[in-house]
Order: sequence, then C-alpha cells, then structure tokens
Amino acid sequence: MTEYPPLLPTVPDGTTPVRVLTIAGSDSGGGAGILADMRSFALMGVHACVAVTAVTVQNSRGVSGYQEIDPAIVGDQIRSVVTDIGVDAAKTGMLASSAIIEAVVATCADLGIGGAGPTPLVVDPVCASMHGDPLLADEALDDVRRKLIPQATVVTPNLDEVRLITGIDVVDAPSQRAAARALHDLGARWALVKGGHLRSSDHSPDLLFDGDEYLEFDHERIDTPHDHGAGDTLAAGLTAALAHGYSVPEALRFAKAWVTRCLAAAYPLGAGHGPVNPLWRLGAQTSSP
Ligand code: PXL
Repeated sequence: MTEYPPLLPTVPDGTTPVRVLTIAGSDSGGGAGILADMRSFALMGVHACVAVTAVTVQNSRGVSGYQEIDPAIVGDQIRSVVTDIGVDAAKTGMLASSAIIEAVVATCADLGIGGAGPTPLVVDPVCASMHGDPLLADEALDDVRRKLIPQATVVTPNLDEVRLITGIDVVDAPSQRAAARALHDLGARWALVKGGHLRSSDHSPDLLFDGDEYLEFDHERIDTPHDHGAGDTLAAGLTAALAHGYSVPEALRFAKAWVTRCLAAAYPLGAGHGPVNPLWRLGAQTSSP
C-alpha cells in the first residue's frame, strides 16, 4: 500500500488560494503539459493560471505535430495574469522555439519571476515526448542552456534532457553528481537530476544540488507503463509547494510523494501510455489502493 503524501495547506471555500502560473504546451490527449499541470494544481488546492506556448496534436501513442503560439502572445499571457492576478510561483514546460524562450525569459525577468526576482521559477526543460517526438527545435537547445536555465530557481530535466543539455550520460551516482554540478554551473540556483529512469534501480534516487551540498531523495519507484506526464506532475508539485513558501528541499519532498502516489493510481488510456493520475485525491478521505 502506498501512503498518501502529506497534503499542501488549503483555504476555506470562497477564499483565494495561492496562485501559480504554468507556461507550457497543451496535450490533446489530456495527459501531459498544461493538462497534467491543471489537473495536479487543482487537486493540490492551488489556483493555476496558464500561458500556452504550443498546441500539440497527440494521443496515447505519440505526438504527430504541433503549432507554436506567437511569442508575443505568450509574453502577453504571462504579463496579463501576473499584473492582475499575481502569482506566487511559476513553471515552464514545453517552450518549442528560441523565440518563445526569449519572450518567456524577458517577460519573467521583467516581472520578477526567476533569476534574482522574488517569485520562484521551476524550469522543466522539455525537449521531447516520452515517445521521442521532438517538442523543442534543435537550434533552441543552446537558448535553454544560456538563457532559460540561468533563470531557474530549480531545473528538473529527465535523464534524456540531462544528456542533451550537459552531454553527460547519467548511469550511476558519480555521473548523476557530475550532471547536477554541470546544470548548476549553467546558472540554476538548484539542479535536480531525477533518477526515475535509472532502470537498474528499484528506487527513484533523485539528487538535488545547490552548488554546496548534494541532497539525495530516495523514493519507491513505481513500475508502470502509464507514466505520461510524470515529469510535468513532479515539477507542478514543486511549483505548488514553492508557492506556499516551502524551501526547495521541502518542496521536493512533497512533490516526490505526490508524483509517486499519482503513478500508483495511473490508468491505461488508448493503445499507448496512460497518464499519471492525481484524481486519487478525490477519494483521499475514503479509499486507499
Ligand atoms: O511530458 C513532457 C511534455 C510536456 N508538454 C507537452 C507534452 C509533453 C510530452 O508529451 O506533450 C505539451
């Protein structure tokens, strides 16, 4: 039996909860990107604003195409919500192109999101879908390294993204440390190197590094083919907890427990990979797997 994670604080009905912003692409299959974020954010009890970066054409078997949103409209969505609603933390997912990265980085920096600003920014440097379909133009990778990651309060690549960004193949604990240092050297305040895809392990040993200390977060690894949106959901958990004022290590502790529980409740959908499932939370008072 998987234990329920500790939940984030909630507010009474009719009261405004903490607010977050997700800057990401939509997934027509309802499993990843903004759809995964919205489901988790709602069930974690935070209010989510969205800045859509791209519309993907996708089902459980993969991504067959996408259309990017005009970078100016991406920037305008961010400015519109931040200057009215306000956000306590933000996250980026699929940014698709150099021009969108540029618009997101410039707008966020101007509004105090990420970098030295007061609002934490979780950067999930999405490069490809779980099927290997590209979600980022090849020529934009250098902008991820030079412009986006330096704005990150915490950067959360999976192991394929670590390899693309740093050139390091994470196969064991020493290479995981080297990758965390390389990501920190790019300018992220905290670097998270997830171990969920170290398939030799029956645990998911994530490593968090702030330039001084390596912190290990070991957690039971749930083996399921239905893990679409797992990276997005972990980053959403981090974002929601940071919005509540948790430190990065505290936020990761919450986010790991949250995504593990969502993986334990994942369900099949279509002929391919089903999504991680935050809807377990609806039955939290009465049922347990
Ligand atoms: O899980 C990464 C991801 C993020 N954003 C969008 C996606 C995917 C994976 O498919 O489609 C829009």
